[in-house]
Amino acid sequence: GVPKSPNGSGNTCDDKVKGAFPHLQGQEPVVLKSTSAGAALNGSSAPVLNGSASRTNGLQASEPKANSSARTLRVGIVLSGGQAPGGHNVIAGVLDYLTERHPGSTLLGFRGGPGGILAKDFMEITQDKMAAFRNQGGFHMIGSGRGKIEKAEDLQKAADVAQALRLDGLIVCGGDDSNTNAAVLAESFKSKGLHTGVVGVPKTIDGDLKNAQVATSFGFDTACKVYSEQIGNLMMDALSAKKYYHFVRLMGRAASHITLECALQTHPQAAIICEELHHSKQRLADIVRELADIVAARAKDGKNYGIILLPEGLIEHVPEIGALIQELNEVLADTGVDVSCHDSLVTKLTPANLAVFQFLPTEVRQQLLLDRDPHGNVQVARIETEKLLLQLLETELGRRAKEGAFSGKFAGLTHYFGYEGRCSMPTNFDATYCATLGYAAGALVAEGKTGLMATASCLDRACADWTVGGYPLVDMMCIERRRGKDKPVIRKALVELDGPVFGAYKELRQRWATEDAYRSPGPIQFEGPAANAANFTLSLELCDGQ
Ligand code: FBP
Repeated sequence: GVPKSPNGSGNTCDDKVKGAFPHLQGQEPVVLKSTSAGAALNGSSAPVLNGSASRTNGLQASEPKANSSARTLRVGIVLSGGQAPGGHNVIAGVLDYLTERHPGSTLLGFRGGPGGILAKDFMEITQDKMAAFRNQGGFHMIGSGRGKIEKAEDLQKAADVAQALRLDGLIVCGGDDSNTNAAVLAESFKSKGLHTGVVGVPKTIDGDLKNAQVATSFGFDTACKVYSEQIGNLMMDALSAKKYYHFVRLMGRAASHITLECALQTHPQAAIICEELHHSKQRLADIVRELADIVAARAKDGKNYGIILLPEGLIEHVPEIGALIQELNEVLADTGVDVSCHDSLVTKLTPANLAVFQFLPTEVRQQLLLDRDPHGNVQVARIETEKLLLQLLETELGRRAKEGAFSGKFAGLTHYFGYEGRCSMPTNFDATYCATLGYAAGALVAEGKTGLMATASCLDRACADWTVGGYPLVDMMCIERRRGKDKPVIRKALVELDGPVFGAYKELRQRWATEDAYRSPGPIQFEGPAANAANFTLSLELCDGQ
């Protein structure tokens, strides 16, 4: 029993989603390999896959492998959006599937993201070329990009390229937005009668592309381990020097999965979780007050140092700034507005939002006006919220000092951990997971499937026992407001406040705030017991590997 929808309700697609994807309706999840069923693809004669925990190869085809009469395939692959460790192994997984099951097949890598499809810019990926990139971080073999294929003329161009290259399949490795775009492509190809199937692969360090069928996105494991190592190092420094508070902003966009995982790994004085703020409608002043309380309590114990973690999406979740951003998005979507001219903007904002806008430091104001990314997202990676928070905390502590309520010392330093975690050499988990997802994506294309995301679950077991298959992209969708319009998009998975991961943090955070319970996990291990592919994030472990 594979449930038909991420929440098991069988009905997550509302009418707007259904209306946008008429050709992808009624698709069933696909099981390529399941431990319980020992399944072949929906009972057909599809390949049964065989697990291997090998860092290099991940999942591999079992015997019998292809005979010389196996159909040759032509498959395209594109990496979309931000880098995530393991991307090269997805490509390797697809290539290995084709080599083993459909010898003589061709794998084409589109350069520079979806834009490479439109520009027909590609390279043929051979085993020789692949060898130098297996298990390496980065996306530099073919590059990536944030372009999207959405306008009718671009969809037509993509269809022309797929036809000209005689592609049986196109594999899109991306986050929620890129996989939404994969569904748009799948729908468009099908509506045009093309036989090219489109299959997504869940990629993003942010960890927010997950649901009942997608256990985790690739790259999250590695990025969290890189950041946790660095945070652990800062903790050792803080404990030695005893004179700084370190404010560490972490990548992850609107979701706080990375911050939460790093907090569980390292035990900081505080970790701000956006989803909790959102839920409790905490304002900026409330957050500052709580942090000041922690600093003041520690100062009484002679501890004028500490570590504060905050997610980059914090700025969007503070209610007053969230409301401002929402209005700015609508205003900026109006092409008549000149964003460089503050006066013209000011006349468009409601008085409440204008007051918030004017309260913010100039740099933050400018950062909020930056162009949205092609998917309509605020570029939170470029907004220095850690500096804003530090400034406000300094003011609050200064106020308390004047009133005689704070007599400690306070010196803050800010850090942003983001890009350095996105291209690290993948952990053994990500290396294996990615090779498996690539292999599965290849098998789904070979079976003529479209509009599915390649999945692997039961990840707490040995790789040989993982369940591997494909899940309909449209079943992961909801309607969101983007650039002033309602759009069907893949649902972003946010931290669940009643879930076991946040629960674990909530139980311990008060102790961590006052005590020095620091944990410095050290660097990623590639060999020995700590390198085991099953040694994945606590976020996954607390969910039983899903
Ligand atoms: P994806 O959602 O495409 O995986 O990108 C993730 C991310 O690393 C975010 O955490 C970050 O906010 C953003 O990319 C930064 O984007 P850019 O590389 O365009 O600066």
